[in-house]
Amino acid sequence: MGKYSEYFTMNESDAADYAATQLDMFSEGASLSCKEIGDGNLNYVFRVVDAHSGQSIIIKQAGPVARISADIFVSTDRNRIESQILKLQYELAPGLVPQFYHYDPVMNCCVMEDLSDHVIMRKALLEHRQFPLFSDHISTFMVNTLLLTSDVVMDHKAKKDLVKSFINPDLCEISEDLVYTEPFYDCPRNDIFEPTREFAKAFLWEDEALLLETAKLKFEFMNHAQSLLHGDLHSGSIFVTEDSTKIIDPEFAFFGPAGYDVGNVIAHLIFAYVNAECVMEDAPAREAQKAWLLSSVREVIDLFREKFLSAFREHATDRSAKIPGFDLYFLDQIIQDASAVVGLELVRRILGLAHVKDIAGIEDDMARARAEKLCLQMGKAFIMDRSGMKDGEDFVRAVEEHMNG
Ligand code: SR1
Ligand code: MG
Repeated sequence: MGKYSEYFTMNESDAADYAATQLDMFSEGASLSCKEIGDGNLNYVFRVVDAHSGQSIIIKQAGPVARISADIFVSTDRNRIESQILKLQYELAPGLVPQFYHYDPVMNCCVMEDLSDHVIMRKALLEHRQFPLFSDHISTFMVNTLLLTSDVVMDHKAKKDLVKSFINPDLCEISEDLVYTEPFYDCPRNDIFEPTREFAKAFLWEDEALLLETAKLKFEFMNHAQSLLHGDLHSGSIFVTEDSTKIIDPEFAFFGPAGYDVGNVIAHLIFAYVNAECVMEDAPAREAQKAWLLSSVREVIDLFREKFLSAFREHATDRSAKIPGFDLYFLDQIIQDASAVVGLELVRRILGLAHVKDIAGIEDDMARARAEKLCLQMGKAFIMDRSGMKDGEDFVRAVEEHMNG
């Protein structure tokens, strides 16, 4: 029995040895070193480099316990789901996903392209940088992965088979709890900045109309197997350079409402905007970035709409879906769902267990309290006003109204 015939969580030297002995990727005389570089909430990410050739790879391993909390046990099967969807997304959205090399169902790890020439988008946004091609890239990624995996395009039986293999109960449960449930009551697992607590109570937890909408949205998330989602499409799951965008970390993938991914992308552009609004340093870079972020919010929605309708015309196979008017009906619904998810995400990253650095990293307490209040106010509006949200301008207006108010 070899060392890797039974599952264990690897350390850096195990991962270097794994690369040398289990993968046929490095040459004989390679001199491998390894560093664990994961900064997410769940997994271990090893970067293995050959000092001789400079060649490098990423090995990502799923552990049985979440890194963010020792109380959260998560099935390591998520690594199979991630491997399967990475390969699929690579075909659906070429150039926008890392190259996938290998999946190991025993060690629950997978091997993929090293994107160290890119930077995690959240980090770059917090340096107030801009990425002019981002809206174009991310809208293509979302249209291709969401529309082409829906019943509009796929053979219905093939789609049902795919739904089966992407049943992802543990990771869906995390989202059901952390996004849809816990932020909307005084849940012990929430992590609340004390100056925000009273506002959360009066403004959200005591608003029964809002709570009813969150219940409707939660059951929509659980029961609407519309498209194969990335499932966690925030700015920490996106690598960027000036001219390239690569989407990583799709382990939360399952068949759910397409607006979930669109809403996540928009929410995290808004977190960056609120950060740029509330921190103090480097005013010129912040102002320029704020303008770019708002135009990106507009562009992501408008490009998504435009590309979605054109891909619908080109790829729809279902007879009923081709009935005139259905394309717009279907798209408008997705945009309204996206608006609701913008709102849920803006709330849950403030009150729930998993925060974002854009807001929780604001050092000045008064500035952070202001940022959190803005997110909660916008969050509620994006949920409650979702039926009126249609195009990019509607999303921008919803942000601007709160900034000026
Ligand atoms: C227990 S995992 C917490 C959060 O991190 C992931 O990136 C997801 O967003 C999840 O909700
Ligand atoms: Mg992740």
